[in-house]
Amino acid sequence: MATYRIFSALGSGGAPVEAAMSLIGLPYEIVEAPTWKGEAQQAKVAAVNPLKQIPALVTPDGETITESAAILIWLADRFPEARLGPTIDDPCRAQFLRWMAFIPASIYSLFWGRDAPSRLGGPDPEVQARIKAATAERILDCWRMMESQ
Ligand SMILES: N[C@@H](CCC(=O)N[C@@H](CS)C(=O)NCC(=O)O)C(=O)O
Repeated sequence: MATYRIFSALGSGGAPVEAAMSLIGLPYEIVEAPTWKGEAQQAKVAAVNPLKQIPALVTPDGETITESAAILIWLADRFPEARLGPTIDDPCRAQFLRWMAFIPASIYSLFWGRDAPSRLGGPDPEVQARIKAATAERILDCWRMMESQ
């Protein structure tokens, strides 16, 4: 069976992709690329994702899929026998899509600024500390909101 390639890293959003691939039983190799550790790591991913972010999945056909939710939804749909998500006509499908979109849109995206606050706030350490605090609070709010639903 041809092999998938996952651009991922320990402790990253690539973990759920690796988990899903394992649960499905697909063969894959990992390109370890902790992109938040600098340009050398980002360069490993640049060819498959111009945003230089992980996770990215390259299928045996050579197609690249980025965006964690897109990869996970695609895997669930493509391999329904693994029962990783509600199928298209399942009554739970709408809420599945809602929360699969909510996490990357409302929470994961905040880490772009949180991991490197200078991207948003420049070199001032006080501004960076405010960004860290505000994003931490927002992330907590979003998890609480999700839990309340
Ligand atoms: N929208 C993307 C976000 C991916 C993301 O933020 N990945 C982090 C690693 S956990 C990353 O590569 N950060 C490096 C950077 O933003 O420079 C997704 O949902 O997959």
